[in-house]
Amino acid sequence: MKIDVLTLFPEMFSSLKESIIGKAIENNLIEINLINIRDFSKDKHKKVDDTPYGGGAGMVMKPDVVYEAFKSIKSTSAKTIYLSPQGKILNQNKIKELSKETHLILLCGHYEGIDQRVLDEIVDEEISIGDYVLTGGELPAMVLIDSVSRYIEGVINKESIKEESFSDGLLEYPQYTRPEMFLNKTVPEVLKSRKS
Ligand code: 21W
Repeated sequence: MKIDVLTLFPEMFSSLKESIIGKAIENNLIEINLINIRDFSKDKHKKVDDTPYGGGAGMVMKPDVVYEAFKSIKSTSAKTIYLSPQGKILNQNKIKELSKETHLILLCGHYEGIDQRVLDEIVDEEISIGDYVLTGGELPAMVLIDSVSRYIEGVINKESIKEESFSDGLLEYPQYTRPEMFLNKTVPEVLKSRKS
């Protein structure tokens, strides 16, 4: 799967180089391209935002700059997702659905958001990761990338995915590993004789 990320803060995504997702990138199972929206500002001061029409606090990301950044991506069949507090809240079914796509474009807003006209033009879906306020769409984009990646063939073993399919609370259970005795507590008797 190819994932293009449109963001003003590409450095925030360096944590994806770690752990399981990092391995998946190294093994070419997922390809992540970070596109710095600021690179597409034609302004001499590289301006990317401006004050909102109608007044109000904060700044709004300029539609022309976001549009130029979007157009720099060569794509015929990509699905464009805007990470937004107004979006539909992400869940495991949506993750499963998105993992079947071959190309995702993730648009991260910052400040008060992005001019609605460019959103209307380029966005296919608007997604939130929950009802709490963050400072931008970058962490939500990373949450989406992490959870979608688990479904890409070869990223994690199939057993782990199968286990979670019946683990919506009811069949979830506490886990134990060695040592058998820790802080004077032992492992539940029923688990000791079990071979995986
Ligand atoms: C937070 C931007 C609040 C704008 C006037 C009219 C992406 C997010 C975000 C952010 C506002 C997600 C407004 C869960 C999140 C995100 C930054 C409010 C809007 N002002 N999922 N409308 N929580 N957050 N201003 O915050 O970009 S996905």
